[in-house]
Amino acid sequence: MKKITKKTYLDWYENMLFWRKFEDKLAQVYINQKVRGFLHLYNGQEAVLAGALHAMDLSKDRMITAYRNHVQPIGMGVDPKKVMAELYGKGTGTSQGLGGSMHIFSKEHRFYGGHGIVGGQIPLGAGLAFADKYFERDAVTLTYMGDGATRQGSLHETFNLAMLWKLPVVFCVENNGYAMGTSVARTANHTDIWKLGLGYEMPCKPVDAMKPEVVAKEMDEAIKRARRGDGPTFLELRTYRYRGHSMSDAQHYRTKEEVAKKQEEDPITYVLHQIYENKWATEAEIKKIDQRVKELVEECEKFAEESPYPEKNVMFDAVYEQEDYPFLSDKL
Ligand SMILES: Cc1ncc(C[n+]2csc(CCOP(=O)(O)OP(=O)(O)O)c2C)c(N)n1
Ligand SMILES: [Mg+2]
Repeated sequence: MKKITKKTYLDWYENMLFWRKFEDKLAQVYINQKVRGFLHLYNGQEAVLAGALHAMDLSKDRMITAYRNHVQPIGMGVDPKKVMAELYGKGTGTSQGLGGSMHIFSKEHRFYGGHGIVGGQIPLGAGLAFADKYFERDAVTLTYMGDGATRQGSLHETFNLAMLWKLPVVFCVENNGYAMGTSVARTANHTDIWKLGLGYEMPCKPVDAMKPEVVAKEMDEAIKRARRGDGPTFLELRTYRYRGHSMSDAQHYRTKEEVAKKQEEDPITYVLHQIYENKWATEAEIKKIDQRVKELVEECEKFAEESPYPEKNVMFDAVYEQEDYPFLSDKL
């Protein structure tokens, strides 16, 4: 793995802060009805992404996740202006405004969405890994899912075949404690999600995912295992989300005290603390980073605001029609 240095921590601080502020901006513009539909935010889970990106080879590895998917593509190299424009439904967005919040996608950056069906991306992630193995391409696919998604049957079918075929995939559950308003404890007999891997003899373990360096180390081991042909790993990344499930969540299922307690472990504050403890930056230098982040968020908002909506005919370009399809009314 690349060494974790002073620069790594400074980059982590800047990136994680940007992801947080980018999403805070989304929450704000959502309230002003600039962004519509669902909006699921990632606040609190940033160390999962920061650690994973450090361990990945961004020139070839892939990522796929669920609908909490705005900042991962940015981490993979997608222009954040285009991501914000997509959320605004603008023609300059990653999918010309046709995807929206839950469907950010960039094949060019090996980011494969953005999936709204809970657990739907688990077999798709294994499929990407299958293609890489079949075509003898050196790439590893990180397949993310929520704790709720691990209760889907498709996880078991996928785990079975992924182990049988030793696919180059890392299955990562972001255990943020809740599936909408349902806590992990209410969905299974035990709360150790990582143990689901044991039934398939898949290497598996829990990870403290509030610290990016801990995530990076475990992810590195899993990615190396996949790359040398030894098959999948299942990591339970223990994290927390500070905001509700989506913007329309009144959060009656948890107390303010619980959230406040978890905020004491905040990954961005943690990284900043490491920087100050090691005297890697002065307060003035950190202020400069904060200013850069603020300006970039403003730039994204301005770009999305000023971009045009897609042309109407784009809507028809994205529709599939099979000319000899037998069930079309005019063919019956
Ligand atoms: C197959 C399916 N069932 C139900 C839903 C409704 N639903 C949307 S999100 C969600 C909870 C998923 O929670 P989790 O997997 O823990 O992910 P998180 O939101 O915490 O990131 C549910 C039940 C859905 N989208 N798809
Ligand atoms: Mg969850």
